[in-house]
Amino acid sequence: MNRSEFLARVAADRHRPAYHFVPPGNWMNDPNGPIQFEGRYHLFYQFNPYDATWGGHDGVALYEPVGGRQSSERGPGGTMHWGHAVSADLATWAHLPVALAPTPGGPDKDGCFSGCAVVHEGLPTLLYTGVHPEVQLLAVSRDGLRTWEKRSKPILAGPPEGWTRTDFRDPCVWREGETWRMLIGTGIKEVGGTALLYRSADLLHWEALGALCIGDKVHTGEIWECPDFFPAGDPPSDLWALLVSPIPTGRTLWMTGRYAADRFAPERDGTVDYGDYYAAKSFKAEDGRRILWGWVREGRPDAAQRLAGWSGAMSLPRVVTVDSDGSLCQEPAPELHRLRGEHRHAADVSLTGKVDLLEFGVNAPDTLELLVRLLPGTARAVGLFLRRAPDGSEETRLVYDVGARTLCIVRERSSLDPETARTAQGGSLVLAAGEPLTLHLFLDRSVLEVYANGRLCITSRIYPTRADSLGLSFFADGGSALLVQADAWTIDKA
Ligand code: DQQ
Repeated sequence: MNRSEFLARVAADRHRPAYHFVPPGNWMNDPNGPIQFEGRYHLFYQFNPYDATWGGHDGVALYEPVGGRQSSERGPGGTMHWGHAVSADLATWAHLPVALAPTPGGPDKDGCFSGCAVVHEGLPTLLYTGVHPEVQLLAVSRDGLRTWEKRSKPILAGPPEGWTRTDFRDPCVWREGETWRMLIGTGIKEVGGTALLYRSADLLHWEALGALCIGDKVHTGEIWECPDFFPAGDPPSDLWALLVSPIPTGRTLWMTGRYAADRFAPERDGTVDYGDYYAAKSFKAEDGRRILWGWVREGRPDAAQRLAGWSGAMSLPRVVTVDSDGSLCQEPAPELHRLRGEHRHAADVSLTGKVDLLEFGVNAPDTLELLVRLLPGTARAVGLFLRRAPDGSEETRLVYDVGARTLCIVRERSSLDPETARTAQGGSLVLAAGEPLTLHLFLDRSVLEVYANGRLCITSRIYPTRADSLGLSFFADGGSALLVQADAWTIDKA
């Protein structure tokens, strides 16, 4: 199959999201180095241009490095690159050429792993992990983020001597006073995940400052990948937030607490997203907002991903804040409003049993934004049916269980394909007395991204097999609930 036939196949997959960022084809995972530079947003990401799997070489290549692919002692050469895209508005993206590719014989010969972007002395600079072994590398751009010059030698060649793990990756760099600080994700055997802190004046020479904080392997995992650390209050507040993506739990965690004298003391923690979401990475926009991205992994087998010709999507950009009790709050970036098409509205509807609303019933678009406010009333459970077949043989349910105070995406009947993910995904959501359940949903074919009351997120993958699995309705079980308001928008970009 040639490249254009391959791209046509990728575009024809009806599970491929229309407005979530996806790679042009083949594999993507972590967001890397998001940054706003001269007004434009740049998003990099872990990208395998050769195949729709993480380390595969056998697909239709979308990119061939100058001089061809090389082999190394570990196999046929690294597959992890940094893909690159640009946006003027955070809502629509244009693909740019690959930013980083493994250099044969270089310290990133086996892959350019995750990292971050900063601007140092006017120059956009990427800091990332080269493998194997895991070392920290740097590349600068002198032409406005189009091409990147790598420093041939690592800026940090490994963890401290005698360190119990070789995992040492995913630099997170920020400016603190007159110097730079860097965190590297790692772990301490038998103890737990941690992130090592370093200081530098020039991004090239780094002084070790020890562990920022040390987790406990039972609760926060054994190795912390992709640490992300940022101030969560206005200066001079010492309130900071740390996000980590732990092995083996596979779910990004947040911690908020006090950061002083090079140590972080977490006071509260939680889960960034209860769904198929990992490796979250944020940046500070020029207007001061903290914007977060995460990798939305697949819920279908490798063979199906290879057949489709692509794998992985990016969550929507989220505005992150920390509220007065130290909880992480997330809302979809308001820039996404520009994708809104036709609008439907309903208000003050009493719900009992299953109710069709917003003129949708059995035939809703598979790309949709919904904003819903519900008072559970006497109901035991309230929520929505999505992507439902007329005979109910396929359906996804978003359920708020009033007694258990949990919100879940139930996928046991999302697809007639038995190989797709069916586990329910969700978490605890306690509503204050009289507080409505506020659900902000983004349905984008196989991606369902849900924000609840600004404090719980679930992003799940669903793969209905039937072309008529398009039903959308509301429900209240075991009593009656009040739908205070529901607004739906078709998505214009679809
Ligand atoms: N993915 C990257 C690593 C990172 C992991 C490799 C997290 O840098 O630790 O693709 O998904």
